[in-house]
Amino acid sequence: MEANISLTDVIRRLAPQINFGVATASYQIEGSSFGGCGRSHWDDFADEPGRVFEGHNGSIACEHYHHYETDLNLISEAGFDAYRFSFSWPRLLPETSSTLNPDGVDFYDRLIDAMLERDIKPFATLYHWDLPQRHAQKGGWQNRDTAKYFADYTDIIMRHFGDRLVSIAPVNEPWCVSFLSHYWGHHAPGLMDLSATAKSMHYIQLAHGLSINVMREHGHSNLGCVLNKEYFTPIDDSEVAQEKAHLFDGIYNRWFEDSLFKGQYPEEVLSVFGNEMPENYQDDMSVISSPLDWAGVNYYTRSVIAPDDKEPHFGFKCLRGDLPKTDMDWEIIPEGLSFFLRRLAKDYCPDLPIYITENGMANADYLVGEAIADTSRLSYFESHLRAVEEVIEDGVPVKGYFAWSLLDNYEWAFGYDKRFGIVHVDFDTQKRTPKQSYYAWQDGLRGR
Ligand code: IFM
Repeated sequence: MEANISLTDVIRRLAPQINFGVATASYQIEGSSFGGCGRSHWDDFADEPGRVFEGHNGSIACEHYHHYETDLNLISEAGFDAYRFSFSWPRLLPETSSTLNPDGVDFYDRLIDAMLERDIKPFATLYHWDLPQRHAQKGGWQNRDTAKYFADYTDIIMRHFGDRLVSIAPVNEPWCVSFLSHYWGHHAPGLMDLSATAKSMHYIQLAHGLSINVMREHGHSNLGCVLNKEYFTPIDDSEVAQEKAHLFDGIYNRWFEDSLFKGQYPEEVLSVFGNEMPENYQDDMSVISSPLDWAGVNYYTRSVIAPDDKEPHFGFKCLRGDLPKTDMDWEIIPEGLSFFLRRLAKDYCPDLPIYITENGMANADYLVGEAIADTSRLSYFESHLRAVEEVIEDGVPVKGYFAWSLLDNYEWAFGYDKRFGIVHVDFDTQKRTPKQSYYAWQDGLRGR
């Protein structure tokens, strides 16, 4: 199939300078009904009527548990250097926090070894949202103990797999784990509660810091964080709109960078949380800001921020603007990616390598014969890679870029309705069909 020349060109130009990879996550692809995996809070959430598109869940997903070799072959045949995957906590520890599931251990042993055999660097994430049900039932991320259990789980991973992992991040997208799931209620556990939000926003950061310390004790290096960033534009020039956009940035973005790199939370967000913050939270800030080896940015879109008197705590709402949109109704704005890469390098971690740990788009892809012409995705990748190229020229130390995602997969509350893959998945037959974007990557990476 003919690839897109300009995407291929920008990949070729960047390829000698940075690692290229693809990213996925356990619950979204593995199939939680295979191999003795325990239940996570996503299984429960999906069972609640009205939470997830058509009640879809991750029990089968892409059946990656059985098809992982095919999927790794796709990664290696495209010429990617690295694969960002996540461990499933309930697959490894389905029943208790110490009784390992041998089939789970065996699966990740085989998966990692199969990556290494193919010269694919394993970039691991320890938590990409599949919280074991038993922890969710005890308050999940509102409960300080969950952070401690996460540290124990980290220790288990280090013992079994640590020596084969090239790079590790404890948590994927702490904003989604906390605010999106406890204030907006869009993800498990589906709460809309200020107190739960304040607690989860702190404990997920504590979990990160404790996990980093455990990994350091094991002598591991190349440890980082994976933060999702959303660009923000005030709806107009008014002072109140600017102030609300600043507050949005505080909740969505700076809460995480400020705590990881400066050991503090933004004052304007703390003043909304008030007494809802966990008692003596300040005592945890040194653990939370334990030194890192790299910083990861997941970037997709922006919000337009408008003041909203009816919103009881934060007083704003998030709107969409007039830019072209993806199938998620997310505006396409690569300038946002440049903004966050520059800000990280300037204000937070000037000495650290930066990775774009996720970037990509959902598109209503369909097969015509055996082909899928996902031309909008080609342009999306191209425009964002051009932004990366520009910031590198200005000295921002970007060292890697991961496309989200290898496969069409379980897009959380949107179920299987949204397709982010560079490879199409037929969820009835599990047939994989590379899209045009896959072939563009392959062309760009040829000869690596
Ligand atoms: O599918 C998700 C992924 O799990 C986390 N980052 C954003 C992606 C697209 O919504």
